[in-house]
Amino acid sequence: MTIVYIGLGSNMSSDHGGTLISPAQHIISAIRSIGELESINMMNTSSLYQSKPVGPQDQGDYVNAVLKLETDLSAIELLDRLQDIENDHGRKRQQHWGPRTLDLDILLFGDHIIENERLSIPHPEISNRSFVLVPLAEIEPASVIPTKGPVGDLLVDVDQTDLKIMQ
Ligand code: ROI
Repeated sequence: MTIVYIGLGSNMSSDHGGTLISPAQHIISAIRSIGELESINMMNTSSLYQSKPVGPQDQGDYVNAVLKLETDLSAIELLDRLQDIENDHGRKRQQHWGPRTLDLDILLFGDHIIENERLSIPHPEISNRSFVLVPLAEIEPASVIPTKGPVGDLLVDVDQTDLKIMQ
């Protein structure tokens, strides 16, 4: 079994037969879909956070969260299942750093370091992003990110003013 952390993000609503699904609803629905996957045990989920977009500012605020699970899937098998869930939530392969209905990133996969054309783990931007570090620290304050260091140390250097816990 491998302990895995997944980052979730959404800043677009989608239309389901006239009903608008909000970014927060996409995140909640994705958490449910991940929990229903075979071969994974959901262990914990962070609060939902509202965050200002990192990158281009001409897009809406994001809802972000991090979850912890254990699995006996390989990283690529898990990625395939996560991409199915992204697609089920209306995700189109879209502009780089543009708005998205659902983004699921494998942040950490045990203590593995994985670099190939589909995966880059630990996620290369993990240490610059408060919307990942804060929810990760909420559920795993003692976590150490391979090649980067303890989450608590990384948090000291990121701006957290654009991040709010949602009720
Ligand atoms: N900004 C925030 N706040 N949250 C995200 O999930 C997010 N995802 C992205 C980019 C466009 C980099 N900005 C983001 O892919």
